[in-house]
Amino acid sequence: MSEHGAGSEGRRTALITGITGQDGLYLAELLLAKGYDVHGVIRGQNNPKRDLVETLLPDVTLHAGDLTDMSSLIRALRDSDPDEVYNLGAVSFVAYSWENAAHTADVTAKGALTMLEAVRLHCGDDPRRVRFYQASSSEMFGKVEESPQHERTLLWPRSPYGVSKVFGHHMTINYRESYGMHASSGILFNHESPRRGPEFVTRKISQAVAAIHLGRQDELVLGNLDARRDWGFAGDYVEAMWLMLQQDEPDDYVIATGEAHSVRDFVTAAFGHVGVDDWSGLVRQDPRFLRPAEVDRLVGDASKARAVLGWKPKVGFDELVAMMVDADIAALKAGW
Ligand code: NAP
Ligand code: G4F
Repeated sequence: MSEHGAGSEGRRTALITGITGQDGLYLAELLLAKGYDVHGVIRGQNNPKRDLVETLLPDVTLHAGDLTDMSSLIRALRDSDPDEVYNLGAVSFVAYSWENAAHTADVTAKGALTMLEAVRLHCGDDPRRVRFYQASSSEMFGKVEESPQHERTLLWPRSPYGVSKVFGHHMTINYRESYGMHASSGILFNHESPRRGPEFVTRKISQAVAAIHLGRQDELVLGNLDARRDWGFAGDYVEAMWLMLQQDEPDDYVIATGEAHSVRDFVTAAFGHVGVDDWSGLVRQDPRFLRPAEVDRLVGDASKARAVLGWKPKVGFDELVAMMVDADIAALKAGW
């Protein structure tokens, strides 16, 4: 690992896009704990998540900006002057990406290029002055050609989101190869937490199970119960992002647990945690939640990350499910 950056006060500076999202919050906490000066890009004229970030992370400096607006990114870079940039901002909900494919491409695909170009311009004569992390995704593997998936597995995306992530991924590699930038890409498999957006299946399940357990909801309505995902804990995964930027050489890494579970398994574990063994009468399937093209099974091989970064996940599947259900029960009881 290399000691890079660190200005006159011996403190490194990081700029995060997507700071209001699940990963942005965990990453900002991690970097603050490591002594970084942390900055984040926040979009919109009155972002409803600004209060959350300012309450949870009062030491973070926020800069108005949008991934579709190059000048706002250049200003955020100029005003924060970071050693490390983490590009986590994206339209990240796969189902939504079919309904808004062009917008998804603008933010998730072209936004990555816009951020890379802004960083390149900011670096001036020294392309390695700023280290860059791109949030790539296992969704890029899509119609998987082999299992488990690793860094050289063929990319066959199945959604506008997946296609957009493939563009951002290859642009990151291209900027590394064309300009010598320290640009790395983390191919992260699904990672969850109590901060996961309620539109994603794990949080939808944990919130519903908590509400059913407390007698406040009657049923849980889902789509495809047979899809399998490699689910880890977001807090573990942001550590891997940071580790990638501490390496002397930039590279691409798969980050995963190596274990696949179905949506049905997640439902069983969540209900099991509150003492319900037979949930058949509590869950209904609705074609409304099926996708035009499904990714049936994702499971990752993170052996490169383990060997080079020394990274491995700490939180297992059952612990993750219990953590999410407990947090949603506590939130409901507290009236949040
Ligand atoms: P998330 O909770 O959905 O957060 C997405 C973030 O992107 C939010 O802060 C959002 O800001 C921001 N954003 C959206 N549009 C933007 C725009 N036009 N300009 C600037 N920022 C914008 O996602 P996450 O789970 O934390 O994931 C972080 C990144 O990792 C994303 O790029 C995602 O695609 C990728 N990824 C996630 C997973 C996973 O399992 N979580 C796996 C692989 C890759 P607002 O709050 O203003 O909407
Ligand atoms: O929770 P999901 O919406 O996550 P998905 O599509 O795997 O995407 C997430 O992980 C990607 C990494 O592979 C990220 F890049 C991406 O940004 C995002 O964080 O759906 C998981 C599975 C799918 O197969 C879906 O069809 O759950 C299935 N599912 C079944 N019923 C449902 C539902 N998904 C949602 N969101 N809602 C349902 O009611």
